Amino acid sequence: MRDTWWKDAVIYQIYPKSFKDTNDDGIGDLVGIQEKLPYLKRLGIDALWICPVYLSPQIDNGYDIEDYYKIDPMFGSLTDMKHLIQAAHQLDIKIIMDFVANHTSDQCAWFQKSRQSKDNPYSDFYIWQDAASDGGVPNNWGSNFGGSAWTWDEQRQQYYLHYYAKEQPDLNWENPEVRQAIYQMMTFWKELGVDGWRMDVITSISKDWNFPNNAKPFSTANQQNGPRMHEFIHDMHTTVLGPLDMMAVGEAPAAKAQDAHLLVDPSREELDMIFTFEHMHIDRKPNDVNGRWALQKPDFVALKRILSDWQKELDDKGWNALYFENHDRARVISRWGNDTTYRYESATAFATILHGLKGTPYVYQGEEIGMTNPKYELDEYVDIELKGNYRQYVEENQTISKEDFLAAVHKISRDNARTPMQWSSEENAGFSKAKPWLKVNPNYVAVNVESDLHAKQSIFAYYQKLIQLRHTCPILREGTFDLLLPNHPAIFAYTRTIGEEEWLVVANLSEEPQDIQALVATRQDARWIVQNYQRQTIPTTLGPYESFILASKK
Ligand code: TEU
Ligand code: CA
Repeated sequence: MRDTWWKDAVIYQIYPKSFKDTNDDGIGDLVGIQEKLPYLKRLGIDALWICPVYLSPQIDNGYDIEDYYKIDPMFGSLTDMKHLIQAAHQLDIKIIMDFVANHTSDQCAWFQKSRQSKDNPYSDFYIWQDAASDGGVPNNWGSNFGGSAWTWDEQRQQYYLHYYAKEQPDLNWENPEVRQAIYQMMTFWKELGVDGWRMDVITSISKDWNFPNNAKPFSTANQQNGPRMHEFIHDMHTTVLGPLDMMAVGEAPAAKAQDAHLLVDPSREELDMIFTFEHMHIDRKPNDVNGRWALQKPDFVALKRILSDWQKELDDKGWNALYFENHDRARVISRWGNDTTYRYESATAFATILHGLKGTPYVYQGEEIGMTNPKYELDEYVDIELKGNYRQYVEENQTISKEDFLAAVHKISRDNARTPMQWSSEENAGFSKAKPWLKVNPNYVAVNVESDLHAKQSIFAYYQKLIQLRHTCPILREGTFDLLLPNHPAIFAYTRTIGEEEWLVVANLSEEPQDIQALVATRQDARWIVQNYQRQTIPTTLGPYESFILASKK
């Protein structure tokens, strides 16, 4: 039987570059993660997902791997990694590594050999195609970081495919030797003690080898769910994940609740859970020429519908991965909440909603102290996605002004979540004694771990409480989910039920008071589980971003 430890777990995501620097080079490192394990234990989390720390030219912050068997010296050594794994295990914290195998770095030895000729052992490790008859790209597919998904290679005299940067060539999973090489790498890390994988764009690994054009040039449509995807994932499960009992959470950008089953129903032996992107798009204008930069006000009715769909669909088969933030997503309170006047209230409101759901909650570093998006000038950001998209939309297409692009950057750019972790009010937020690789959010003086740990009321303490509930209340793991008030624009409310016990989870996602008499009238004897206001009695009106969980008997 597969060990399903993750069903009672809360997983904490670490972006190593920004977590904690211990050798004063301005870059977080493995020793830094180890140093902070007691802090993480105090928070109560059960596992760490560590973003890529493999040897890498860092074109995309480690999502361009040069050597799967080496740690990048900027993060430390393999010995540091072993020590970190041992120290974490001693505290009962599991380690999940990032599995980036849709593509490698162009500096990876496999690619260096592959580009040399059409008939060497590595020739078919990547996706090579001849030029079109006019010498141009094989088709109009686009890269997520702007421009074409094809780059010409002088040496081999062919184009290679890359869904991301040109320095991130896509691997050819059709080739059984590629799959074997990946399985071998997974076994190596298992032997070092790694407990599971977060699988980067795993739904992109199978390509349509007819290479049909997309409706729009340079669009990134049709990169997901290729014809042999399920077959490849299942094969990986039966060869590695199953026998080695490694947990796997896959990144599945296009997944909808209805088709999630195919990836996460245990009987299919593919993945344990997936990260959907569906709820992340509630503030994006659909089908706009400016893609992710075309923002609209967050549609909370849609948020509720989407999360509810996933809860319902995966109720008895499969399992949800729950998140609002990660290294690609902005800080939720800056994006959908209020990161000034109601920073505490909105951070805890979003946390209550997420952690009350059925599934495994993921906490992204800094989320537990309510870190916020910084509002930098364009040249203060470093992310390749932002820079590539700026070139494509502002400079080339000219479909969005620089001002509007910057406004969108302030809301949703990936660097928003990548600023250094704010540990204290010391210089550089206690992250490093040297100048950090990415500017520290100036609000670190007030928003930091140390002050939260000493505060009477803190976001940290609230998260601690939510995590503890996950460990002690089976209703969070098992309870049925039912959405209430589906069409209300600001109140997010649902119940979790198991036998006679019913929990009411409520949040006001607005600054206006909201009447909740209809919700609480029949629950006057209910008992508080958690709340972000200090109420003695059950209120009939919710204050700004007020949120709570109440337990009652049916
Ligand atoms: O992200 C996949 C992905 O689809 C992103 O391009 C996402 O749409 C975007 O970042 C949202 O703004 C994964 C990793 O999480 C990301 O950090 C990598 O850059 C990417 O894959 C390539 O490995
Ligand atoms: Ca360092």
